[in-house]
Amino acid sequence: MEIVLHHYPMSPFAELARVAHGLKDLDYRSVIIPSIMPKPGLVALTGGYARTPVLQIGADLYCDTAKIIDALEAHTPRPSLYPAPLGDLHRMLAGWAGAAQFTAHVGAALGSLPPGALPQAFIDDRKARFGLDMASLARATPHLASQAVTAATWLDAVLADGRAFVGGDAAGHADLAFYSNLWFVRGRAAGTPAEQAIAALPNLSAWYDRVAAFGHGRPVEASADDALALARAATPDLGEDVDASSGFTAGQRVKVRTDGSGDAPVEGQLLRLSPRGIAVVRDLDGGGHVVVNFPRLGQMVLPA
Ligand SMILES: N[C@@H](CCC(=O)N[C@@H](CS)C(=O)NCC(=O)O)C(=O)O
Repeated sequence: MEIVLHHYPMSPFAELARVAHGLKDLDYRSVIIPSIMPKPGLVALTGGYARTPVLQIGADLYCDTAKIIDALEAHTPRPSLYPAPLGDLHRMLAGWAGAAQFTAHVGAALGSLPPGALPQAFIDDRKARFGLDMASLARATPHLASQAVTAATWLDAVLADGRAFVGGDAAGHADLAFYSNLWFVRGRAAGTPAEQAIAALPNLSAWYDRVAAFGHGRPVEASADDALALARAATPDLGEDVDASSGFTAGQRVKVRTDGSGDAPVEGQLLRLSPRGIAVVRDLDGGGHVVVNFPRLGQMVLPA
C-alpha cells in the first residue's frame, strides 16, 4: 500500500517524519501542504486536523508524529524506531522533545529572527490557532534559548561514552525527535549565541551528522487530488478496539480535539480507543471513507 506524507519543508515535526522515512529507506509520495490555514486538501481527508505532518497509507490517516511512527513501524518493522535497550522509553523521550523542548528550540529560533523576517500571515495564523504573541516571544527568547542549550548539553553528556545514538548502537524515535528540534535551530537561528553554543558540543555535533545521514528516503511529488484519489480507491482498517474502561463504545459518534489547538475537532464513528491510540471512521465528501488515527496522549475524546 502506497505511503503519502503531507508536510511542508520548514516544519520540524515534518523533518522528524522525513528522517524516519530515510531510516527505514522508504519510497513515498510527498504532498506539500500550506504552512498556514486554510489547508483544504488536508482537511478534506482528516475532517479537521490541520497540523503538520500527516501520514496517509491508502485510506488510513495518521495524525501526529507519535502515531506516524507507529504506522511506519507496522508498515516496515525493520529497522525498528524502538530498538533495545530503550524500547518504549523512546516514546517518553520523544514526548519530552516534542513538548517543552519543541517550544524552547522553535521559540528561541523564531524569537531571534530580525523583525519582519516572518510573513505577517504566518504570525497571524499562529496567533489565532496557538496564541503566539511576537512581543512576548521576543521577551522569552533568552530564557527559551537557555532551555534548548541545557537540553543539548545533557544530550552531549549522554553521548560522551562513545555511543552512536541516544540508546546505543541503533537510532530510534528519540534521536529523531531531538534531531528535528536542533535542525530547526540550525536552519533558522544560525549564528545566534545559542546556536553557536550548541554547535560547539562535540559529541552532539557528530551524532547530529549521523542522524542527518539517514536522509529522507525516496519522496515522489504528488498533489492533494492524487492523495484524495488514493484514499477513495483504498479500504481502511475498520478493526475495533475500544477499552471497556474508556466509557465509550465502538460505533458511537465522537469528536477528537487536539489539546492546546484552536483547530476544528475531527468528528466520526469511534473504532478504537485505548492507550494504543484513537481511530474514527469518517465519510469523505463525494464518496468513500477514511479512518483517522491519533495517539492517545494529547487528544481529547468527547461524545459528538
Ligand atoms: N504533536 C504533533 C505536533 C505537530 C505540530 O505542532 N506541528 C507544527 C509544525 S512543526 C504545526 O502543526 N504547526 C501548524 C501548522 O503547520 O499548520 C506531532 O508530533 O506531530
